[in-house]
Amino acid sequence: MHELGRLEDLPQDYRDALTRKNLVPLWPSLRAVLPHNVPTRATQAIHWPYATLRPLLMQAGELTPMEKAERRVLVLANPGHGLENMKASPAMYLGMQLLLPGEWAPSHYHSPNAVRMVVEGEGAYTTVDGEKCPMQRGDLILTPTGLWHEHGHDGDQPVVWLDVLDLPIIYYTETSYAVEGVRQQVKPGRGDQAYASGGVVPSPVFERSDKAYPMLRYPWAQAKASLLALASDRADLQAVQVTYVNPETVKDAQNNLGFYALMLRPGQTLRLPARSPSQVFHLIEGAAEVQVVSKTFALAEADTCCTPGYESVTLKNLQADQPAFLFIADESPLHRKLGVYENRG
Ligand code: 1HN
Repeated sequence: MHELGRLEDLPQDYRDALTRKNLVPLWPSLRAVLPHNVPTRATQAIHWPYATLRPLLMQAGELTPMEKAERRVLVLANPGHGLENMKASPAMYLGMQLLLPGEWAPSHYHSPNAVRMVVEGEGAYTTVDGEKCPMQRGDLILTPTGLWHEHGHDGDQPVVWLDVLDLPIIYYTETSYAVEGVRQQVKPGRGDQAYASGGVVPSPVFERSDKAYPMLRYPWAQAKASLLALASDRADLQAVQVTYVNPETVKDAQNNLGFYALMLRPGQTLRLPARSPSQVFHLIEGAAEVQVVSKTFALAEADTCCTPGYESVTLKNLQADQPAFLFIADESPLHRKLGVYENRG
């Protein structure tokens, strides 16, 4: 293999002439954009413990009123990408959002796709496309591209949720924008009732949905019950995991990011294969360890961490007598669309 020529090998007047004409020689940069065998990943494995994040988020509640924030969020930024770029991974943005009793986060829609994983508190709701979706711990609520959404809070304690957006990839493609609106007219429905049970959907003769996003709220109670049923039904199953899907198409619930709930049996250790997408792990219930490359994170409830792609990840339930439940987000749908998805085992 030849050593590639460096920029410094070229005469300065030649380099200046190129620059003046908006031209760049490829060969000094070729290996940087096409490294051998495995991509260069800026994504670092990072752990954001909820115990350290929560007091700072509550402080934001005191320092910054809603009118000055629109969305009161602390972004979980990966230092490998530069904190100011607000990326957990190449395609995933993460934020912890705080809504205090009586507050309202005004209606808007935007081109990035978002989901909310409810972390703490009772009494808040997100109205999506007119449907008032209640927010309870572990619920997943979709606010896909182009759908109006706003958050309100009728309870008496702070409510916190984890926002997961494909903002980095939408911003990168110069397609990121938002439209502001007025309070939505609330329509019947709370985002989850038409698909309250797995395996059956509303009948086509009457009203089979032609909506791109027919289900907006995935209650944790149902996802957890599905995992427990799956675990007891299939003792042979290594990975007790469900995917959040569009119940009409059974395809991924959203366009670019994939969402999953995984149960670790009591004491279980599970090695996830090395696949191309970065991943995010958020612990809903229990205690679990996430090990990737040379890092090991002990996740407590409501902790969040991210891992780079092309690395295997080992999950361990730290309790021998209780299952552990994780919410996982990854970039699989995007990688599949781009044709670069890989599972290296
Ligand atoms: C957004 O619309 C929300 O609606 C939260 O709650 C976080 C981060 C970037 C861009 C839009 C929300 C966001 C966001």
